[in-house]
Amino acid sequence: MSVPHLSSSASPQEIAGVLGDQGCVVVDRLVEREVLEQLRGELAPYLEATPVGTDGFSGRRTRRTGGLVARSTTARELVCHPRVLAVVERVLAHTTRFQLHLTQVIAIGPGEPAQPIHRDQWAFDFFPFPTGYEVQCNTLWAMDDFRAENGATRVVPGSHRLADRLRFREEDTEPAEMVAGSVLFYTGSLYHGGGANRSERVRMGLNLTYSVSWLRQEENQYLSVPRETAQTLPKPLLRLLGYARGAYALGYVDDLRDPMEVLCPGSVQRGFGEPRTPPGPRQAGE
Ligand SMILES: O=C(O)CCC(=O)C(=O)O
Ligand SMILES: [Fe+2]
Repeated sequence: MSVPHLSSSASPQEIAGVLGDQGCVVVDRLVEREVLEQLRGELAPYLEATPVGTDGFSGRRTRRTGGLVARSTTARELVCHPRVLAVVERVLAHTTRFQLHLTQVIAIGPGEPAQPIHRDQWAFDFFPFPTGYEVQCNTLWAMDDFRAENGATRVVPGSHRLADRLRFREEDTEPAEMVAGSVLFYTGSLYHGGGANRSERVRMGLNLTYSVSWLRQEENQYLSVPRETAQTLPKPLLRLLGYARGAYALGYVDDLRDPMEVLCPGSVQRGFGEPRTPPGPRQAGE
């Protein structure tokens, strides 16, 4: 089965619809390729300074550069891309709040073998989430053209409904080929992995992932974004970083204070409430 593609004008409903059906979808040319070039420029010193991975999963010829909210204004814009957030809101509609899970430029170097096929939600200690209960909605923005040859992400469309802990061979997967500026959306339950880079050049992708706010974030945003920087950021972005209560009370500070109030005193009213309406308790026997 091949990887579904939608045009840049696709609505959040359409994108979320295909995601629900296939577990992955590419939206072609969602931003101009210049936006990703700008990102690359802002991050250049960090990209150069990042060491390669130390194990087969992170990739011994792959550099993973994070902390992107602190390091790049373009990354902030992409984290808050309105269409992306509208898709995430639909895919994770069963929770009261979602959050930014990690920000990472993944630069796969020439000669890197294929990454093992996995589900990103295995990061949560392999907890077997029920099929259909998505805990992550992820994006991978192509900073270069993604081709099978240079390590385009390998995906197994429809695999979000399969059993857990399966193994796949390369021939069971499809390359998510796309031009720079396009974005691959995939759920935390989709089997996928970085492709082998058989080209002469590095393949760069920007991984921005979102998770339900009752799970621990993979990238620690409180320490990745220095407090002084955080205090200058817009509130919607801060809430995505985790300066908000998940569900009813998760993450409160001392005397039931909202973390936003601690970061930016005077900005939030006292007391709980305000997140999206939760499913709420039901009467026993209902
Ligand atoms: O870089 C890619 O194409 C995907 C990498 C990936 O899936 C991961 O590191 O979890
Ligand atoms: Fe992954």
